[in-house]
Amino acid sequence: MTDGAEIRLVVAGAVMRSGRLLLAQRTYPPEVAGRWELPGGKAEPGEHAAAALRRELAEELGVVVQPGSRLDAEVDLPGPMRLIALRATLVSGEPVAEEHSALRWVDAAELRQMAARDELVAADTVWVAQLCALLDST
Ligand code: 523
Repeated sequence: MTDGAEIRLVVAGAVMRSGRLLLAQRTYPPEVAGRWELPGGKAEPGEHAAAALRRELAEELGVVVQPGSRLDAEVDLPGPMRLIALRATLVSGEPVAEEHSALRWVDAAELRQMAARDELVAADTVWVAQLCALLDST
């Protein structure tokens, strides 16, 4: 039985390199424009999370990534949508902001500071502690 409201999967990528995490600044919708997120987007119906992340980061950043393990938390969003995050490694290309207003690579201290200043997209704050631990251990 189904109530007809399929939950759409949204996959975000925690791309890390040399102790830094890639963040992307959103341009829309107006309520989150200017805030920073783990880049990603909606999976197509039936598309696996890893495939969706590879596709989204190719479209948004012009890079090829190798998706890895899933971060612990997931977030239910209106829609309804379910947001998850996968670690990802850059395989080729250098990220370019095709759909965001800017990109930046942050270390754990900068990530904590951005969270404290409310500069992140709200949902993405669930991963800050785990991401800081991962960044600090690399
Ligand atoms: N989030 C979010 N955090 C996060 C991402 C990638 C997405 O909170 N790191 C939310 C924002 C939207 C929803 O998930 O409410 C869908 O993400 P979006 O708009 O980036 O997905 P796209 O790129 O597939 O969307 P459109 O192509 O614009 O439809």
